[in-house]
Amino acid sequence: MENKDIARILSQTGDLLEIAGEDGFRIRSYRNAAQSVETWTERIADVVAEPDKKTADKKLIEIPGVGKSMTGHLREIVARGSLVPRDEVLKKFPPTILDLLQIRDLGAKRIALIWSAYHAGSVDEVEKLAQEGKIRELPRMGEKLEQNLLKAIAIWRNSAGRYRIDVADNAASKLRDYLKSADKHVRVTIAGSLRRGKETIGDLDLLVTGGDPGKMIEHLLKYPEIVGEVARGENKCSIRIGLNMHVDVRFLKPDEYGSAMQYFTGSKEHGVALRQRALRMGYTLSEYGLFRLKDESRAAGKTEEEIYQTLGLDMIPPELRENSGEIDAAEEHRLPKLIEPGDLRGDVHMHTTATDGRASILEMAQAAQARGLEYIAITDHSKAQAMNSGLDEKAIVAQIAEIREIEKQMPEGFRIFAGCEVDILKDGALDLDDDALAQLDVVIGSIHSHMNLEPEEQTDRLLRVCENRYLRILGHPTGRQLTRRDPYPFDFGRVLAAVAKRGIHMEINASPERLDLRDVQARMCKEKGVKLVINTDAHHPTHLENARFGVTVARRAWLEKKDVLNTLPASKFLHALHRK
Ligand code: DGT
Ligand code: CA
Ligand code: CA
Ligand code: ZN
Repeated sequence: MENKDIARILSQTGDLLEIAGEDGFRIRSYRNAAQSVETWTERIADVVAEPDKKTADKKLIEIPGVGKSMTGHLREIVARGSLVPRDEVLKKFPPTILDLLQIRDLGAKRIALIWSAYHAGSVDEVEKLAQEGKIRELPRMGEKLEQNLLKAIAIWRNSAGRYRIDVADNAASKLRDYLKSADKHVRVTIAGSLRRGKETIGDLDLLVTGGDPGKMIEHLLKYPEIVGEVARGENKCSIRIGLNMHVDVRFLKPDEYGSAMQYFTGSKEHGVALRQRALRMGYTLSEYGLFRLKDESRAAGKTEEEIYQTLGLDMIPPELRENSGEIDAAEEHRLPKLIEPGDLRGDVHMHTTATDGRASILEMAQAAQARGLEYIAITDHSKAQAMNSGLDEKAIVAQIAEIREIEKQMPEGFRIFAGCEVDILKDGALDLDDDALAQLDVVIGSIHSHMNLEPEEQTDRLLRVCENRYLRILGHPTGRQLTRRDPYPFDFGRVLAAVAKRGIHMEINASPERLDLRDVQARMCKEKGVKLVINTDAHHPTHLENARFGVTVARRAWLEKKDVLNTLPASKFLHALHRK
C-alpha cells in the first residue's frame, strides 16, 4: 500500500464524518493527516513493517498531523485497508456513498446536504434528482451546478473502474517482482492494455512461465496486498489487490509463451486482424501457438518475433497494436523507429515554489541533471493564476535574473532556460506584456480558465493566441484530466492548422493525470508536420520521472526521435523552438 492509498482512506474517513454531520475537529484531523501522508517522502508501509515498533512510531509521529492515535490508524490501514472509525461511519450509509465522493463538483458538503434532504446515497439516485431539477432546490446549488453534476456523472461512468497508467504501472511492477521472487527461473511479463501503454487501464494481465503453476498460485495467493480471490483454475488465477484492482494471472508453458504474450497483449482488434491474416496464409493462430492448417503442426509460438516473422511481418511494438495501419506498415517494412525514454534530453515545463511547485529552481535543476537530462526550463504560472500566486511582469523579470544566476551553480553545460506557463486569457491574449514575453526563452501558453465556452468561441480563442509571435508551445492543449474532466470542446483540426502555419509546437503533457495531447491527436500533429515537446509539468522533483508516460503516448502516436523537439541538445533545441 502506497502513501497515496493511505491518504485516500484517511480523507475518505474525513469526508464520511462530514456527511454524517460529525464535529469539525475530528474531520480536520483526518484531512490534515491525509494531506501530510500523501506528500511524505518515506513509504509509510515500510516504516510500519520495521521490527522495532518504538522507533517506527517515533518516525510516524514526525509526520505533521500524525499523533499517537493516528499512528495506530496508520498501522491499521496498512494491515487491513481500513480503520474502525471509517467502518463505523460507513455503516450509517449505503456503501455506494463512496462512489459519490468520486464525482467532481460534489464533495462532502454537498453530499451531506443531498443526503439529509433526500436520503440519496448513490450516483443513480443523485443523477435522477438532478434530472428532475431537485438539486437546484437545495441551498447554494442552482441549475448550473445541476448541469455540471450531470456531466461529471457521465464522465465518471465512462472512466469508473479504470486506473491511471501510473497507478496500474506501479501495482503491476510490484506484483511482478513478488511473483519473480518465488523462483529464479520464473519469468513474468505484463501484458494487456498496460503493455500497449494505453492511457487508462481496466485490469492487469500478467503472464508467468517457468515454475510449477500449482505452487505459483499458492505463492500468488499469499501476496500481501491481496484483498480478494475472484477465480482460480489450473493455469489461471484472478485476484483483487490494493484498492480493489482486478488482476488476471496466467501460467504458461515455455513454448506457448510468445503466442500467449501476443494474444493477451491485444488489442482485441489487432488480434482479430492478425488471426485473419494467419488464416489467409494457411495458419491458425491462438494463445497456444501458430499452427499449419494442413497438418496442425506447430509453426511458431515461443516468441512473438517468430510469430510475426512467420506471418511475413516485422515485429510490431505493443504500443502500435491497435489495428490502425500497423499490420500493413509491418508488411511493407515501414514501421517507425519509435522514440525511447532515453532519447529525451530536456524537460521544458515545470513549476517551483515561486508558484505552486514544491521545490526550488536549484532543486529542480539538480533532480533533472541526476536523471540524465541536459537542460530544463522553469515555467511557473503567470499572474492570472492568482490562486497559485502566479507571477506578474516584474516578478517574471526578477525570476529570469535569478535563473541566470542559479544556472551558474550547475555543472558546466547544464542549461536552465527561463520560461513561463502563461495563461491564455478569455479573449485569446497572453497574460504577460510583450516586454516580459520577449525576455523569456520558453513561452508556453495554456488554458486554465473559461473551459466551458461554446466550441466556436474556444476555437477562436486558440486561433487568436496562435497569432501571438511569442507563443512557442501550446501547453496541455485540450485541457482534459483523465477520469475527471473532458477536454474543452473546440475544433482541433483548425487549431492544428494554425499551429502548423505559425511554427508553434504542441505539448504532450506527460503528467498521468493529463496525458494531453493524447495519442491520436499527437499522431495527427506528425502528419501535419507539427513537432511535439514532451514535458512533465513537474510540481515536485519526483514528477520528473513521469516523462516516460509522455514517451509512451508518443510511441502510441507513431512518433520517432526526430518528431520530438526536446530530443535535441540544448542549443539546437532553443534554436528549433524559435524557428518559425
Ligand atoms: P483493459 O483491461 O480494459 O484496459 O484492456 P485490455 O486490452 O487489457 O483487455 P482485457 O484485459 O480484457 O484482455 C487482455 C487481452 O486479452 C486483450 O487485449 C486481448 C485479449 N482478449 C481478451 N478477450 C478477448 C476476446 O474476446 N477476443 C480476442 N481476440 N482477444 C481477447
Ligand atoms: Ca487488461
Ligand atoms: Ca484482463
Ligand atoms: Zn498548466
